[in-house]
Amino acid sequence: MTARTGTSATRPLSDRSERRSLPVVRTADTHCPYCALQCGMRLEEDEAGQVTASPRGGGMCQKGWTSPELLDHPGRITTPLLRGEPVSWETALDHVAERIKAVWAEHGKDAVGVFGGGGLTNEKVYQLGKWTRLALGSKHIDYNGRFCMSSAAGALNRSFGIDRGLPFPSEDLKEADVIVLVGANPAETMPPFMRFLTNAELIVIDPRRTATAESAQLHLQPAPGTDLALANGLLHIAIEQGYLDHDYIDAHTTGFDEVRQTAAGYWPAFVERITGVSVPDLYAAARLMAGKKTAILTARGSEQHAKGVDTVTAWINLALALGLPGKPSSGYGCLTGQGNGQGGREHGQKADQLPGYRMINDPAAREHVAAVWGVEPDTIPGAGVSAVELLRKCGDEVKMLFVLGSNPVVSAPRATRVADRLKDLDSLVSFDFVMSETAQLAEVVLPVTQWAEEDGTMTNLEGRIIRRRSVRDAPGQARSDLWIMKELADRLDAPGTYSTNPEEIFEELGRATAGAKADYSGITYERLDEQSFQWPVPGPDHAGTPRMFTDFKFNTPDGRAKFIAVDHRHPAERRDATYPLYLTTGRVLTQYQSGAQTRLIDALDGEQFLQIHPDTAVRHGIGEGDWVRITSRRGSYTAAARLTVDIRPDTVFSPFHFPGAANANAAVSDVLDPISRMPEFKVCAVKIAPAAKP
Ligand SMILES: Nc1nc2c(c(=O)[nH]1)N[C@H]1C(S)=C(S)[C@@H](COP(=O)(O)OP(=O)(O)OC[C@H]3O[C@@H](n4cnc5c(=O)[nH]c(N)nc54)[C@H](O)[C@@H]3O)O[C@H]1N2
Ligand SMILES: Nc1nc2c(c(=O)[nH]1)N[C@H]1C(S)=C(S)[C@@H](COP(=O)(O)OP(=O)(O)OC[C@H]3O[C@@H](n4cnc5c(=O)[nH]c(N)nc54)[C@H](O)[C@@H]3O)O[C@H]1N2
Ligand code: SF4
Ligand SMILES: [Mo]
Repeated sequence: MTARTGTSATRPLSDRSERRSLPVVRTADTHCPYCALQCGMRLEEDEAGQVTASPRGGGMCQKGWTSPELLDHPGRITTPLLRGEPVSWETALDHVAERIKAVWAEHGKDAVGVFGGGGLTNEKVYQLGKWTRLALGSKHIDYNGRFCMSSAAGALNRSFGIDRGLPFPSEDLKEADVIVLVGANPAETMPPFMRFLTNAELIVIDPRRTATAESAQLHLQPAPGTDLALANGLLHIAIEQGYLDHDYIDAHTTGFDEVRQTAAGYWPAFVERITGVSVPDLYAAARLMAGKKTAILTARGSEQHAKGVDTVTAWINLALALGLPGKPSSGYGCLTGQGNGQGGREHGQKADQLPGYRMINDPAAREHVAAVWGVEPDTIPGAGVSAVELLRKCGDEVKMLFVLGSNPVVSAPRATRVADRLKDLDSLVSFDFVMSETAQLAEVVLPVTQWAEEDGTMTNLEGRIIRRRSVRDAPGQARSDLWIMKELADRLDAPGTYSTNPEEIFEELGRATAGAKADYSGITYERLDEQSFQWPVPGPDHAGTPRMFTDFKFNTPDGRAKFIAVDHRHPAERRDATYPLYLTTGRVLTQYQSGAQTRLIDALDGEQFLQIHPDTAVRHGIGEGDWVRITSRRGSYTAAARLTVDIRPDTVFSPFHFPGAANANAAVSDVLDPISRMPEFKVCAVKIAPAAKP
């Protein structure tokens, strides 16, 4: 477990702002290092090298305000480590290169794998995909975005032929009449986003009465894993009540007949039985949405399921039946999560994709990208496997793994087994700036720069490409991810070119994505100094694409949006006599993801907890603050009980921000969606019992 190291050198916030009276020597307009909202941020470095952050225009949450604390935190690593010992870059890089060659010689090139992240800049992601395919010659690359929005991506591609999370600027939501938030808790996960939601009537669909649900006109509280039935039930009512937009369906879609037949089976009383949402509430929700400018937004609550793609599809079907996508401030959108969750899925760190969403098995795509890379198409390997499957292969088919921008020892499902797999590797190499739980298992840890020390671009949840700008020099021996890739490529005599200059890489990324779905070819750093752009931006004079589908032309072969009939299925694991409760997991305001970064920041407190209904707690002899052991068929963790009527009695909730004995992912299931390969983070069956305080 990462200790909250060296608090003595961590100044409390008040001290930091006092220090701000020193003259400012450098400033940079950039964006927050954390979530996909990418709040605009001004960084100021003073004479003493102290950096402070303040919002530009919009807002910022506590995580943004405190982000500079990590720059000079004693928990930061600034020296390469070989088996825990500080070594020179020369030694570390030579060692890693020798390891790669040894694994190649014994097991072949696919035995070296790469696990990336959705927080990496576009430039890093692009070069990482190229580096894996050409320098390592391996098909084995995937990333934590599989844990994140891959189910929405799968559904968007199926129905609309293109995957951009939000099809319009967030600002447009101010003009919406009704906003439906399905499994999204932005009041905690993106607080400044709430300002876009205040003009509309809000329907929140969440098994918990969250901070977001507090501000809703209507809160529906379904059992975890039943959103698909709920969406089909709302469609059933919309058909019955005559809420459909038949002209829209006829002119702009295909496949409605089959969807109508499926929806016919979702009687309100039947849907109430599956979801626990009452028939009157179902009618109220359908009535609110009908004939209005309605935007349906999903996030992880509805997506992180073994039927996540079909669930999102059910919501898209409802949006299409009401005639919403393409109309102003209306339609379907997915709230992408990580800082570069959008760009991170576009530029080639997905097992089956090349830059710009080109598919790696498409001969024309391979030819285009190979020409940009200056290689023959057949030197590019084929498709690899998804994140969870890649982790499962570790120690077996995969002998060496590079991890950058993720901490799977905490954040991957069935985390105890993941740690065991990583320990079975011949070599684990971590690029990080803190000793994450994954870095702690690594043979080699390579210290990298943080956001305030580097340039690049990120693509936010609106598909908007924005600039990251550096305000300070890298401390100690820290080097950029790009530099490490290049140094290793040189040592491997790799085909292709690798750059340490983000602008040069972005220019190449533009050429690689030209003509593709996510076309960045019209964007330059120079243009980004003037404004941001939402892709596609196909030419140097193109103004970007703030709104998609405005002419009701979708990216499918026939230009129509596709209805796809989908049916409810139960979660992979159901409650039973032995495991009588559903565990669902997610986030709290003050911690970010695996917590590798935010657990180090004193101002962001937090400890593991279990949200539990008082009736359920009483039945188990558990009181407020008591320690509880939560056990599934896979493993267990402990947490402090928080009793609240805000959660369903059949469901308990924990965040996944905490490692070791408190890691909820020890219990979470790694069953996958068949299309997106997304694990079912949001529902598994558990039992609970009082436990000793650790
Ligand atoms: N503070 C903070 N903010 C973050 C992050 C963070 O770690 N911390 N991470 C960022 C990232 S990468 C992401 S992906 C986003 C995630 O943002 P959100 O999706 O908003 O966050 P979650 O807490 O994962 O899930 C949202 C809600 O889904 C509910 N839920 C659980 N099961 C179900 C279900 O079956 N159906 C429905 N309808 N709801 C369900 C949960 O109760 C929870 O309130 O947040 C981003 N912002
Ligand atoms: N039970 C449960 N588990 C979940 C979820 C859930 O809802 N429930 N949500 C899932 C989701 S949506 C997500 S996105 C994942 C996220 O979980 P992770 O993939 O573990 O993401 P982070 O905790 O952000 O880990 C990022 C790591 O990379 C480092 N890092 C940050 N920036 C850089 C960089 O530029 N370069 C390098 N080399 N390193 C960098 C950080 O210090 C940190 O150690 O968790 C998933 N796990
Ligand atoms: S909402 Fe997201 S981007 Fe904005 S300050 Fe908070 S973590 Fe950073
Ligand atoms: Mo995420």
